[in-house]
Amino acid sequence: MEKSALQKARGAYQPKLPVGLQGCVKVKEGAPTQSVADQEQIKALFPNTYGMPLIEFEKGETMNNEAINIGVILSGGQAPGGHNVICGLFDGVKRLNPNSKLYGFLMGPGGLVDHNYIELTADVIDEYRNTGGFDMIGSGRTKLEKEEQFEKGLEIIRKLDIKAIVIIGGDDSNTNACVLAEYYAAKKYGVQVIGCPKTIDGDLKNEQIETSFGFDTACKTYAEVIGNIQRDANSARKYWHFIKLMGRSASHIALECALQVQPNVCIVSEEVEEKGMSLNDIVDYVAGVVAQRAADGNNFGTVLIPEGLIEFVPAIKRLIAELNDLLATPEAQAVARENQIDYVKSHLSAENLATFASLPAAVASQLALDRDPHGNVQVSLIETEKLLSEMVGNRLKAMKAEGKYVGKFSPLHHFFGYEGRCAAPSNYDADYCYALGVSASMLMANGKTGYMAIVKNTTAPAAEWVAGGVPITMMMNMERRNGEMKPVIKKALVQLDGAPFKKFAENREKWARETCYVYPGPIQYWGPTEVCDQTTKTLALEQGK
Ligand code: FBP
Repeated sequence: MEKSALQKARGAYQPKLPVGLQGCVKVKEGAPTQSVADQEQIKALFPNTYGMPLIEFEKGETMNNEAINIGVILSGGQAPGGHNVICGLFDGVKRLNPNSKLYGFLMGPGGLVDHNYIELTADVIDEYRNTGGFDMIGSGRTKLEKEEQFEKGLEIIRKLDIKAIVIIGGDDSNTNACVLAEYYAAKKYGVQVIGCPKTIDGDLKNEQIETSFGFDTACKTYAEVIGNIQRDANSARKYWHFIKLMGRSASHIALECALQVQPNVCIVSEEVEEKGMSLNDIVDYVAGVVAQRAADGNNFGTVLIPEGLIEFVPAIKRLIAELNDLLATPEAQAVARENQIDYVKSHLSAENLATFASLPAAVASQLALDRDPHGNVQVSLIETEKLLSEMVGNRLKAMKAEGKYVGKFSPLHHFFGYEGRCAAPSNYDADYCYALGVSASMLMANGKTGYMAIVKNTTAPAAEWVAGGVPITMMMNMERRNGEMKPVIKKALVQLDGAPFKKFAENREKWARETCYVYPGPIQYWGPTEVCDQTTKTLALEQGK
């Protein structure tokens, strides 16, 4: 593979490790744990993996150094740092015993079921150190949930003499990792399953998981480009930029970018829901900011829009909930795709039908037809930025007719998502991911299953980070999914009483009226630590830094 000079130099970077993961590792176990909610139900569903203690790794004197074969799977959307998790796993198991082997299952969980794999040798691993992307083994969204899949996977696990599988994924994939761990434990197959917290969306976090990997790099990448756009906007002073940002349901990415670049407007979906705002309310707010800036002579600005916004407008949320239940029925699934919209229309309640009919046809069909394998609405495909700017444009026309707006409104549209998911990891993600990989290898060496690898205290210098494991059941609750109550890891949405949102809310009026843009510039790998090793503003604020 041909490499740029930067890639070559970056390949030689040795990620920093917490002291507890350097050399021999000792396991410190905490008290038994409980799930965050619905304890009785989760316990009954996971009798073999419920209640296990939290684990912390400390510097030890000796460690179990038997050779082990392990398998790794990348699941779901790409996130910067995934390759470093695999490099950490590789170095971790080779450190235990050079005869250990690492196998990579290809193109996501489907690789385990279909027996598609490669052995990850030092030559392969060294090509991918500190690189972005998931192309080392590929990723996929096959949902691992059926017993036939687990049994099919077991065949290749036995053939390769694999002792443990690591699933690197988001909340849904880690929920499935726990179901698989429980199944193999119940059957006494002696196969361990460990998860690893990945997703640029930043919604896999809680008291145990400080952040999901990839969030840091993706936000810094988007913030760089938004900063460039803002500088352009402030130079030409003639465009309003409507920028949709990836992040699925949660607005963490939009909020983090707002904290980094100080735009004129950032919509936070969780606030829209909390305040019961309609699409028209959002449009009124944005049009108000445009009009006020125009009155000050500023016919330019930036509006950040989280991609999941539409799901949080209460009327649309109610519609989606009904659609989810409706589309999950065998009867609906038997309907041909070209007849689905008519089927939906003839089965929706009157209130939701009215909402459905009020949406532009393209948006309505996205909500009704296209789901990912986990049943999620594919919000990345809905052009909310265009929908919103069109509505704002119409509102401004009406305001102009009433003499309430004098200005020129020229909107431009952007969607930043795929641009940031495979960026070369920042130092934070490179170090964090490598430590997660080594931590996962130590969980496996210590016979653990049903755990997720974690690393905490990450706003301190890397040597002081604390690595360990959290039982996945500890993060679960029961939620309605596709018409049924299911055990799932609780998704972390933006907390309106949390420090990141509060900081944004305190400043947004000023940012709306004045031009307070910040231009963060590109991620730096070498140079002063305050430039190269800073965390996201979200994490720093959450940790009171
Ligand atoms: P994960 O939840 O699997 O990490 O994926 C995150 C994400 O990038 C979302 O932000 C986005 O909505 C979705 O993936 C897009 O999915 P796809 O890659 O299938 O287009």
